[in-house]
Amino acid sequence: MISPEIQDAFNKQINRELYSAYLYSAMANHFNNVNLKGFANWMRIQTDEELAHARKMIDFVNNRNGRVIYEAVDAPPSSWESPLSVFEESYKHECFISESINEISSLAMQKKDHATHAFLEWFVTEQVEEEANADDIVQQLKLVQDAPGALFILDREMAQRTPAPAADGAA
Ligand code: OFO
Repeated sequence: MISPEIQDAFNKQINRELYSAYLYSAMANHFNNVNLKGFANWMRIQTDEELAHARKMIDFVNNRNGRVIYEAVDAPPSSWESPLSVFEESYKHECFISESINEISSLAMQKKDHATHAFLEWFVTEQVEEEANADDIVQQLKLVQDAPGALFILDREMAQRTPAPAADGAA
């Protein structure tokens, strides 16, 4: 059985994961609107990963006889001033998500909830990759900023992204 505090923390985190999906889907739409289809593909895959993160947490709460309670998901922005500003926001958001997951992990340790602590290890590791991926693209976009040809090449690279085998959180 999950404690009420851990259940509340998961419900808050599930809402944040759903917001992440909503945000990245909005970013994919924005990239489609500005004809950067490769970037749109990257963001669509990211959206699916966030939905998988939410689902993985939902299953965990249900498996421990907890109650998943949904709250309204905030509306994300719908346009950005440049590809760089999109990825700067994405990087900032991932840092926020990492902190949020670390807080639940600390709460689990405090409550001696070993099952939750072990479950969250996957997410703690995943966040290292999520932050690094967003930051790598921020750095590349800074390099190509005033070179449209380079942005075109980067867009083609972004089109190569395919769903990771563990994107459903089953790894
Ligand atoms: Fe982008 O991260 Fe979920 O957890």
